[in-house]
Amino acid sequence: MAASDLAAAARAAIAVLASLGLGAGAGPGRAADPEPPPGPQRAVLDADGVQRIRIVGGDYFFRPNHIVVKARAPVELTVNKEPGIVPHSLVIEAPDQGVAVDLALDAAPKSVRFVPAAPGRFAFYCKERLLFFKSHREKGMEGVIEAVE
Ligand SMILES: [Cu+2]
Repeated sequence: MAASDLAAAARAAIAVLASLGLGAGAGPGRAADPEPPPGPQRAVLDADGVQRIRIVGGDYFFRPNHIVVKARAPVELTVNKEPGIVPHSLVIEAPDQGVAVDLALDAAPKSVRFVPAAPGRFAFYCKERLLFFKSHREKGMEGVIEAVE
């Protein structure tokens, strides 16, 4: 029993050393992004006439970050946050579109609904900022909603 625990501990230590060695030796590209950017994503029009799409926010991105919807029809965004201690939010300020959203994100999904008043593009972003650091928006937490005919 004790001997096998020791062997397991030794294997774990070797694995850690090996990964450290690889980390030091490998250049950029080692931690390649597993998901390539998906490009514009169209909200799905459900039978109840609501266009639905899911968004995930994390450090420091929204996925997807380009959403295409139909103007003058209800849109429901369901948003959650990846696990982590950094707070995130989802904000939309588009008075011309009649859209105002200010939502603190959580691991559990939250939904907001709005109706874009006309075709056009408007931004969504995270309003968080730690002290004097760059805002999350400046770090990449923003996206665009494109309302089309
Ligand atoms: Cu954020």
